[in-house]
Formats: sequence, structure tokens, C-alpha cells
Amino acid sequence: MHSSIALLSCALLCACAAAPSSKFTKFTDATGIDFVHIPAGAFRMGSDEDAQTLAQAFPAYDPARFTQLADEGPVHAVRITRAFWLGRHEVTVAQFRRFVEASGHVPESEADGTGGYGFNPTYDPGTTVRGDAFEGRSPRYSWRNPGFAQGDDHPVVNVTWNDAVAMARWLSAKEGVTYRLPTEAEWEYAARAGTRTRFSTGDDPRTLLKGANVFDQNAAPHWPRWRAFALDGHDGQAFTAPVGRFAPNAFGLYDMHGNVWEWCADWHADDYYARSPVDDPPGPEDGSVRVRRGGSWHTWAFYARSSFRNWNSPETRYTLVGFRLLRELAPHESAMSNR
Ligand SMILES: [Ca+2]
Ligand SMILES: [Ca+2]
Repeated sequence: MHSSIALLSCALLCACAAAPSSKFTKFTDATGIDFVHIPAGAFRMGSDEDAQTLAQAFPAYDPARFTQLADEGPVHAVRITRAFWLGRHEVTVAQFRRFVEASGHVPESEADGTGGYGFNPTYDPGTTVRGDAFEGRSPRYSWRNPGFAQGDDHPVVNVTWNDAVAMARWLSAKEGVTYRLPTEAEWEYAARAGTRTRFSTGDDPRTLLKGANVFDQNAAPHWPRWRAFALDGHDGQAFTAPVGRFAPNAFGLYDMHGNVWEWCADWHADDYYARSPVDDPPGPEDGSVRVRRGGSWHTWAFYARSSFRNWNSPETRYTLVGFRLLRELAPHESAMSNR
């Protein structure tokens, strides 16, 4: 009797150690959001590539840009001690609309009356003071309308950090499990999916062509002044792409690079990596700007690197910024999970 129990336990443990049981590798919640099981694990976070190396790899860029990346270092060990579910895709227009309609939440782009940003083919960045690539901020634009066509399966944009957190809270109450934005460490761990290269697809930006929607030869004709920075190739997408259109990373996650920037839970601090804890770094205790990661459909490849950190105030809404949700494991799932 004892030996058969021991054998059974071993079989379960061995199965879990090899790979999470299929029951727990993917999951679709009641609102239709697909999640991928991300196991606990360790990785090296950040980048310590020197300016000279980067200048050689990205010759079109002003070398001064490569001296402004101090917040990516030092490279440091991070342990993600708890497995979690991460959205297979960025939150889509349809999913966000479902949230808005069911919850009554009024997204900030509509609530404060100032709108968002949008693409207007007659707008010329060269005639503006800031040289911004998009028109706005204007009530003409919001999460409903970024000025270019978006299907229901495109990632929602013009959503603020506060909007993203509101959706996570609504889902938490609805599902009885915690939904939230990933921490910056969870995001980079998931984006790298075991890689140490600049992108999960490799070091060469051209490897992104099959794995990410970034600023490429399809997008460049709309912004000719930045043509020199467009990826050398066509990814087929001038604006946002339907989520999941490109190849996934080794965790089965789509669009971690490109399509839309993704809000993370953390405040941003330049010096955080030098003082962050090894286990589950939560980000600085306070700050004024929130982290966003991964680059977008309008982002030059260099800024879509796994280690690149960008940020904005929590009420920022923009044509390039969306989010992806994390769902924490329920207690019974944690017990079964490959820790
Ligand atoms: Ca593109
Ligand atoms: Ca993305």
C-alpha cells in the first residue's frame, strides 16, 4: 500500500517536473481572455551592452542614444518564485469594450474630456513644436478611435495605466482570482523566455520580421522623416496588427516585442536594478511614472529590445500603448503547478 502511494506520488511529481500538466498550461477565463502558464524560474535581467557595440549593431542611429541606457543595468539575477498566468495576447479592442460595457468604467481618454492621440494622414509632425508623430491630444481620438482602422482583434490603444488597472480590478472581482499588470521583472522574464539576446528572436533586428510588428518598411511611407530607422524588411503591418499574427516566443506568448507597448505594474526608477531584491522585485515604492515595455508597431527595433525600459505618467494615453494582463494562480493551481 505504502509503496503504491509512493509510486503514484513519484509519477505525479515526475510529470510535473518534466512539464506542467496540460490542464495547467493554458486557460481561458470567463471573459474569453487566453492565458499561458509561466513557470517559476530565474533569469538575468537587464543589459550591459556597451555603447560602441550597440553603435556598430545599429549604424543608422545617433551614437549619443547608446549613452542613455544606464537604467538597463546592472545586469542582475532575478528569481520569479511563483508561477503565474500571463495573457497570451495583448488585451484586444473587443475585450476592453466588454470590460467598459459591463463595468461602467469610463476610460480616461473620454472621462477627462481631453481625448487621446491619433493618426491623421494630413498631419505633418514637422509643423508642430514637439515634432510628435501623432495628432493630439484631442477629443476626436480615444481608445475607440486612434485614427487608423482597428478590428476587434487588434490590441486596444489610447488606454492609460489607470484604465488597465481598472480592468484588472474588475476581472479580479468577477473571477475571484487576482488579476493585475505584470511587474517589470515578470514581464522581462516572460518576454525573454529563456533567451539572453536583444530580442527573443535573436540579436539581429531583422529576426523580428517574423516575430514582431515594429516600425518597418510597411509603416515608413506614413512617416518618411524616420524612414532611415525603419526595419530593413516588410512585416506586412503599417499600423497595429491583429494579436497573434506573428510567431510566439518559447513560452507561447505573442507580440511581447512590438504591436503595442505594454504597461507594467512598477514605478520606474533609473537606479532600481542596483538595489532591487533578487526575489520577485516589485519595483520602487513610489515614483511619478509607470513602466511600459516591448516597443510597438511604430517603434524602431532598437527600442523593442527585451531589456529596454520606457515609462510615462499613469494617465498617459497614446496610439502606441496598450497592456497585457496577468492572472495569479488560484491556490489549487499553485499546488499542482511546476514551482
Ligand atoms: Ca510593422
Ligand atoms: Ca507588445
